[in-house]
Amino acid sequence: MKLYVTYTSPYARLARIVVVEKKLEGRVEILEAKTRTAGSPYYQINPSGRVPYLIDHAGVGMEDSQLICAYLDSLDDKPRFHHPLRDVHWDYRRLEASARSMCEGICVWVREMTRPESERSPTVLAHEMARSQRMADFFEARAADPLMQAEPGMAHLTVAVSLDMARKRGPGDLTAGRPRLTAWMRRMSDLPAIRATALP
Ligand SMILES: N[C@@H](CCC(=O)N[C@@H](CS)C(=O)NCC(=O)O)C(=O)O
Repeated sequence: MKLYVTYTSPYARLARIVVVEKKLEGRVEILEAKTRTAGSPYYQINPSGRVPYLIDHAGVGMEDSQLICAYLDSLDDKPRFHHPLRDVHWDYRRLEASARSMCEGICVWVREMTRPESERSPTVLAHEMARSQRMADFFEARAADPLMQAEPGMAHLTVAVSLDMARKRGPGDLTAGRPRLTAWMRRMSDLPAIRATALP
């Protein structure tokens, strides 16, 4: 299989984490895609131009981190990050939706900052900065809950990659001044796959 990524994308990082955690390194070749570049040869592979993108063993391509992570996690029929019970656990699904929402907002902030300064929107930056703070408060309030403390699923991985991206490339360290989230993130950062996929 081939997994197309960029090493800065949090969505691609989720797929890379699942590859490591499920010990699929020998079956999945990771390739760096050239995104956001006119005429990139990658557009011949994935017309949307986004990462992650997986080509499975039968040569069939699929995009979107949620789909790709679920697919990779299911290959051994023992999903770890998509536990079947969690699919019908609304508290868990709500948590995952909020995690993705935080991730999307931080991505918008980062994308805005990669534009030339004259093209950046202060309104968008301020909006996303405020959103990221509200979402960090949301997770600080829940960080000690049994659900957040449970075995990591996609919700937990998404919160972790979002916080890491915010700290390294985004609006700042969202765990600062949030002791429960700080402790939670410290534990998540110990996961070998989180370390193995660290942002450049
Ligand atoms: N919903 C998608 C989002 C993927 C996404 O937006 N990826 C960004 C990188 S973080 C991308 O490929 N951007 C390139 C582009 O927009 O052309 C997922 O979960 O995989």
